[in-house]
Amino acid sequence: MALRIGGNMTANKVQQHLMFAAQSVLVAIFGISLVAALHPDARAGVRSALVKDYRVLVSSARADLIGNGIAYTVTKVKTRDSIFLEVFRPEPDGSQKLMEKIELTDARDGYFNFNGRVANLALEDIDDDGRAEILVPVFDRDLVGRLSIFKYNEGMNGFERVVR
Ligand SMILES: [Ca+2]
Repeated sequence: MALRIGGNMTANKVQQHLMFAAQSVLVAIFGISLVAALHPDARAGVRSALVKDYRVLVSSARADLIGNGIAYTVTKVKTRDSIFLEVFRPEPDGSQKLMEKIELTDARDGYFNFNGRVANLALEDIDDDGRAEILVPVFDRDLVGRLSIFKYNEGMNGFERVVR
């Protein structure tokens, strides 16, 4: 056995290493099979968990967006192809009700320098009307940074993009 790979890793050690890796994979597969065997629905669940687009919360902030004294929560969520803004209204029972969901297609998470800090979401009343605007920096598909601004529109009873 003169085969040597890398510094002092002999063929035997490589073999042990591969065996260990293979065992780990088997344990992982066995674990998933076990879950699937225990719960009939789990098999589909495991598969969809692997295939489904991931959702990652990248930022959240609270502010009065409508000028009614209520602090709404805005979250910035990234999926594989898009950025979503979600606006939640606090309910009397303490829960948060989804009011609006805005998709920014073909967008990647971005950040900007706002009031001396790096932020990837900011809620700020930039036109002094007593309602905070939603400032959301993203990168487009060409990796060009863009700042979108959304403002509450009473007529629409929703948020409209005022700057792109
Ligand atoms: Ca405003």
